Amino acid sequence: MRVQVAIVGGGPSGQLLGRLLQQAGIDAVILERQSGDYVLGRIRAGVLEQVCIDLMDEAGVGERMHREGLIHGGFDMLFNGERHRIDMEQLTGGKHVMVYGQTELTRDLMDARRAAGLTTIYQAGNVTVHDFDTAKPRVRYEKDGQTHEIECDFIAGCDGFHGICRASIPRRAIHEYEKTYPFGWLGVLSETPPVHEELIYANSPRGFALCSQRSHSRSRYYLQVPLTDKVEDWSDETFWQELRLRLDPDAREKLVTGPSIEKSIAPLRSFVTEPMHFGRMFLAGDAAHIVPPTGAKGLNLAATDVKYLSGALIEFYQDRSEAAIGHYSERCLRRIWRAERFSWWFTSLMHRFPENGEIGQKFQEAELDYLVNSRAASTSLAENYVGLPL
Ligand code: RFL
Ligand code: PHB
Repeated sequence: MRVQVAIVGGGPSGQLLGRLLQQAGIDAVILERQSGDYVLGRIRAGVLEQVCIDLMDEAGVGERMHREGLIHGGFDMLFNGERHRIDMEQLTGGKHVMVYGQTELTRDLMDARRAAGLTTIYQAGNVTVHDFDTAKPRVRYEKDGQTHEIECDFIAGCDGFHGICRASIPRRAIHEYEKTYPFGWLGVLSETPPVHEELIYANSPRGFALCSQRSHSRSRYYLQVPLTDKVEDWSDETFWQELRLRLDPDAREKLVTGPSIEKSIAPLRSFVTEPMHFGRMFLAGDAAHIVPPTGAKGLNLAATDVKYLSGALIEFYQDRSEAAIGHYSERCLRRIWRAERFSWWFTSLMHRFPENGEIGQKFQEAELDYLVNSRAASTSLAENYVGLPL
């Protein structure tokens, strides 16, 4: 098979890239290690910035998102037993975010791809990338016991943090920056109405908690847990009990509990690869960078990478210009580092770090107090949360 662009990874980055290239008449194939159902079964992001919403519209797949997505103009910060609303709309001159699950966004893109009759190879085994330091890269994969090879002009590494694209770049050619955190997030999805109409980010003496949602009848909650905890350690009942203890009396009373439909633990990490390309292979999304989920930036960053990458590839084919692909990494990284900084800061502010001692705790309390009582500080939080301009 020969295509212009071989996309490794059929998560949101790969699907969105495939769609934007298709619209420009660029021929691309997507290779995904898992089945489509498996990809849709992973419960991840829930909050979209305006850039991501706009990109879905540009891709012509925004219809259901606008119908079902929930616009949020603010969120609550809970500490010291009290809730404080961050009025994003007022603080940023009318900006907001949309609550629409990554699962739904990916489903919309997959449906559009299927309807257009384009190829996605699911359950592609042992994908390997070759010759991407030349003008004729190749990708190999196994399917149904046979090895296949694809010739292409470019490889897009959209295969997430554990993918093979970044791992195939010579070590000397890239630099990786990494910070891990001494806790994870235990997440529960349940078919219950959300405890509050907006999100609640809670810093409690028992650790961080987040009350999020997917719709008016589906809730998503998270708890800070030690990295040593296993999902099996947490029955639904223990989860709800612990969540209650981390909330304020009003939320505790309103909380509606029910059986979990998904429960998982995710470690937290800050990670950036520089540069985000090697020869004719370009990395996008989690393949190139990870943020801790506290600021809800991961999917949004993936969407902006894809916006820049699709634009650069379109310029290459339409104008025969390599200028934009040459600037891809630099262009993305500026935005990425700002989101990395915000996500690290928001994580540090909202979680418990016993290793920072009593003074660390006092610094955190003083910062939270400043944050909700200073318009300048609240504005900074709000403008980062809604997403910095492109
Ligand atoms: P993905 O989603 O990991 O998709 C990569 C795809 O590549 C496939 N793959 C391979 N395919 C072929 N061959 C191989 N060798 C392969 N290796 C891997 C995988 O099967 C997969 O399908 O990366 P992508 O597309 O870059 O998307 C990134 C987002 O998934 C991620 O940034 C967000 O989910 C992060 N995130 C959040 N982001 C937000 O913007 N807002 C949020 O509210 C938000 N909440 C979250 C989050 C991530 C979380 N977890 C689990 C880390 C909440 C959580 C709990
Ligand atoms: C989610 O709903 O999954 C979610 C929302 C906000 C975050 C992180 C995750 O900051």
